Amino acid sequence: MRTYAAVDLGASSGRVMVGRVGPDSVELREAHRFPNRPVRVPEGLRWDVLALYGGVLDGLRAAGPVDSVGVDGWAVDYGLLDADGALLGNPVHYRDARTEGVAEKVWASVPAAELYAATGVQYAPFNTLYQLTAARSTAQFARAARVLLIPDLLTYWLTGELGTELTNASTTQLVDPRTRTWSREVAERLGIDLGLFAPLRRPGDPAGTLRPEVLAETGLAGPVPVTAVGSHDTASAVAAVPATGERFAYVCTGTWSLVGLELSAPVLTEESRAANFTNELGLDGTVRYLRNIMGLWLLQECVRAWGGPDLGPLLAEAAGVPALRSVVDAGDEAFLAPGRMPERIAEACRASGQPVPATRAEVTRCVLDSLALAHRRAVLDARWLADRPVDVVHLVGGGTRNTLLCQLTADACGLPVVAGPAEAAALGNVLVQARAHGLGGDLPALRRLLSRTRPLTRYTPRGDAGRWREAEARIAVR
Ligand code: ADP
Ligand code: LRH
Repeated sequence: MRTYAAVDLGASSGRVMVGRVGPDSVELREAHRFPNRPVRVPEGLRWDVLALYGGVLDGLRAAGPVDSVGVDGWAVDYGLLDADGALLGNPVHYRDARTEGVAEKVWASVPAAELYAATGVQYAPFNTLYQLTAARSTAQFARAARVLLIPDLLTYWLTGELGTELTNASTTQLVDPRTRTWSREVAERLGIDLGLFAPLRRPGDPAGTLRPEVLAETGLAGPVPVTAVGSHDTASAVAAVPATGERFAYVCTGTWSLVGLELSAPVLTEESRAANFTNELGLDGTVRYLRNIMGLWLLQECVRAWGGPDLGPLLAEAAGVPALRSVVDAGDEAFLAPGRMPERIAEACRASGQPVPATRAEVTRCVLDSLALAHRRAVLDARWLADRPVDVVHLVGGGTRNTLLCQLTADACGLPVVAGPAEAAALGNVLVQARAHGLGGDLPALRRLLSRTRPLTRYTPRGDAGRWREAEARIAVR
């Protein structure tokens, strides 16, 4: 058995997990979890990346001796380094308003259809491409010598080595998913200097060793190798979907719901663009063909607005609220920014002529019904767009702890749901490290290992598919 530390930075919390892996066993424990709170300063919404790095060091100290460390985190965002390698300011949060209207300017140079044909990436206002375009005229950017995506920035601080990990690079909208390398043409036409990015590295590649100062701070004995993993948290989570066959869809449910299929080649059709599916890169030459849905962010923001009540009682009450009274479009960009979430949900219900949820339990039920409905639409759309059969939906991530959401997803999709693991990103991270350090096995074998060793819960659809179709029509006509 070998031991690996997975640093997993989610939008709502960061954690350092310790995985022990053998040919027929996988154990995972949490060494340290720390909040990830965006901070609003006069210039906008920022990540507190120093606090995150502090949490990572605390976590490595708590982890104890490990054979390797891997870092994954959320996509698209980055830090800028100056010519001395120092961080220039706090990384901008993808929910910041600086990219409003930027995509339209980019499309004036490279039309949206051409951009999709070249990169396969969905439209989202926060794609790195649009963020870089928004940043280009700033004084800070003028001093930038390097752009490092968030997990690569943390890896750099841990090791002193620069790199750009491929699965996360694929979310920048600057990578061609067919060649799995930078799309030089897109970058050139938009005046983006790809030289700002460090060389690409792939999951399993060595990414340096912990710096002596990091060893001293964490009490670890060196050398401790750092291994590149699927550094996009969703890539690591999809790698840890415990599927036993090929005909599965996945819902990575956390702050976001990322819903789709694993494919061997991208789908770059006009229908796919219109349906706003993305082709992000996964492990071992795979493509993560998926749609972004607002996810449990909607609930997190309601809970924040209500002063932080416990989730347990709230979800129990929501389970007793009549189903599908009101639904909103959980894919709607209108829910992206923070603030006033219960009011915004109420406004959306009113605008589509549905009853306005009045109590906290009713709002919660509306959010969960709406998420399940969005999961359904994404699974059905993906199945149709990629022309692939689906027999089972795997739910992974923190949302698998929400049994009501799991059951509603099974009901809405009309398919069996297998829920777990909750810490999928950390497990995907650990397994890729384990493989780089001698554990054999292709991706299906790693998945079978998880299906044998992790506790999973099965949900059977309660046959009320007609009600979900009716609810879908309510928001489709809006
Ligand atoms: P991220 O990686 O994006 O930070 P996670 O995968 O950790 O997100 O999932 C966080 C979400 O999981 C929370 O917003 C919450 O809705 C849900 N969750 C976590 N724990 C529980 C629980 N005990 N019961 C129900 N839901 C939970
Ligand atoms: C989930 C995630 C998702 C991205 C979003 C910005 O944490 O990485 O895959 O689209 O954050």
